Amino acid sequence: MPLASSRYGKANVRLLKVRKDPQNPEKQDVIELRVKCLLEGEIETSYTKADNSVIVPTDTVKQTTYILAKQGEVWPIELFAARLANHFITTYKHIHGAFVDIQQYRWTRYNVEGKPHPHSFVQDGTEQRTVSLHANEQTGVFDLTSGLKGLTILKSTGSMFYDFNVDDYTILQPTKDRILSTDVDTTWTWSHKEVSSLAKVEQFAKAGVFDKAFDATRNQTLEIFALENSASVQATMYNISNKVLELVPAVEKVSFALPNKHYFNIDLSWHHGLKNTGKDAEVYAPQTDPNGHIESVVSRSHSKL
Ligand code: AZA
Repeated sequence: MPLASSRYGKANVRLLKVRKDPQNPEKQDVIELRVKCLLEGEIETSYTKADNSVIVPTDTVKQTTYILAKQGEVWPIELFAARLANHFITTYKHIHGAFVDIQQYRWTRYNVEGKPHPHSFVQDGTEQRTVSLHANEQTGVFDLTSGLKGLTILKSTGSMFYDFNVDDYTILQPTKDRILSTDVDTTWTWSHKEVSSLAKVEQFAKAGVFDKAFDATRNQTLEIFALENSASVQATMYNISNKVLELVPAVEKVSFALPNKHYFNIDLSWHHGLKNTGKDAEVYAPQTDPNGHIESVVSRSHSKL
């Protein structure tokens, strides 16, 4: 039987890099990553003929990840992904594609005695910055998508859901005041015209474009979520996506995948008429499952999902 497709490499390569200020080595930054790097190319015979000569071992992929992290720039992760992918497609004649996915954990410097401490950090929950890059040697194209996930947010008012389709399957009541909560999972894809090679990624990284896009997306998500009286998860995620596209011209499309994490009203009227619904609602029951799940892709070029 023919081998329809093949790709391999190392996943869950974890590393932490410390960056020391040359003037003051006590002043440091840290970056902690989880890297997946998969290779494609003329590797079919390793599957079909047990020919290991074409295999760059997955251990070599891991060691290369550490070596490139030591020898060059890791901030921002878009640049590290591009360096790593570029290494494999340029070092090995028979490797024509590299797929690099990186998750960055959020270590934030904290204040001690009112001042940012030079080398102490707190991990901010489950939030991660992400990048996904495919370097294709044959087409010369870098597909680059950045992202943010695991940012859990909640607003206790300022969210509505009414005027939805109602039929004899509907029990949900309309509301003009509900709790809205989600785990933000968003990605933004860079335009090929703008970011298509290692040199372009280096230029953007130097100019701070990737960091600014991350900050803009995170800030707009938090601000629009807080400030608008949400008509629905759908409408709010669309508004955030449009704002990101407006603020980051080199981004082609913005995707969101958001759970709607329900907090149910609890009717306590059976207990001496205790009021806990409508405007009197104070105690809610968080639901673990099921949850709503809403996705969208907003694109400059009208492409469909
Ligand atoms: N979108 C919402 O914001 N809330 C909902 C939905 C929906 O599609 N369905 N039930 N509740």
